[in-house]
Amino acid sequence: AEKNLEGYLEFAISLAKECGQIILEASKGRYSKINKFYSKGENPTDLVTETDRSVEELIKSRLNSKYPEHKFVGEETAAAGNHYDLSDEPTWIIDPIDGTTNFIHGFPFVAVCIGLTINKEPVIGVVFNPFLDQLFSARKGNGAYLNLNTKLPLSSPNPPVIIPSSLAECLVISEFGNNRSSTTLGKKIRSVHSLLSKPGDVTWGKKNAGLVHGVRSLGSAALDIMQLAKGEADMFWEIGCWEWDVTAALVILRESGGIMVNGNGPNEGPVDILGRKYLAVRGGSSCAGDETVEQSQLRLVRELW
Ligand code: LIP
Repeated sequence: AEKNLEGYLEFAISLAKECGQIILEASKGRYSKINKFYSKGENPTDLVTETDRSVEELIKSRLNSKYPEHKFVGEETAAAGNHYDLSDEPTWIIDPIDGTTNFIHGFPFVAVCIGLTINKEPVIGVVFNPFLDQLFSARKGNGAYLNLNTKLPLSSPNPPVIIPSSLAECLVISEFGNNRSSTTLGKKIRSVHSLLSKPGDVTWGKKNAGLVHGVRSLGSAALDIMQLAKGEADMFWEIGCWEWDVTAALVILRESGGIMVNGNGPNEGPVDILGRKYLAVRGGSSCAGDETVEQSQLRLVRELW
């Protein structure tokens, strides 16, 4: 099985590189047909381009001919109304372009994401940003790497990346997403308001633990999570993105020592990758006191609620 995983990872890496070249090439024709964008259904901010579609088709056909017995879930295929349940079979969960809006505007945080689950567990992850030439990859049990040989998190183990001793010391990443209904957006903005405000200044929300160091958004959930895997941000929280945005990234995050939990309320139970609610904390060495790394991570999760 170990040998199989090695082969899957190798294949996913070469496929991600091939797709990255296509994405980069397509981005040069910014206003040409290949980059024409459409909104999915009625939502004018949920965008797709010809490149999303053609890259997904390419990944799908490559995977089908190499591993005909494996299952496939892709963002654009799912958007076309194909529903599925995650089974125990090896299942490739892919996003041809995570950060489609960035791609359209030339904002260089765009990634092709290729993840594989076996027995419903994410075991292979490749996230490639061709604009910055950053390839993140991991297979379960074997560590996470940037550009194949730099181990993640970047500064570990020497000097160790200390887990912040409180939420107030964290750099948090979150996204506004595509659902702009005032109820959904209002909740997100109130959460961010609460995180950024002095404790006590904001009375809504579950708990105002606020005044974090800052809140950031890159516009690609996968690349947000890669900032945690590198050790350059502390927490990620998004409600509303999808399994193809996070599955590949999750393997890399975990292999870098990070955790991801259910992102909906104080129940830090295991993340449901189809659940669309994701809360992650980066890895590192333990903070002061005798907490383990995991205890420190879960303490930050609880502080957020
Ligand atoms: C997007 C994400 C973005 C998130 C959106 C959307 P797409 O993916 O990665 O961070 O806020 O909800 O899902 O559509 O560019 O693949």
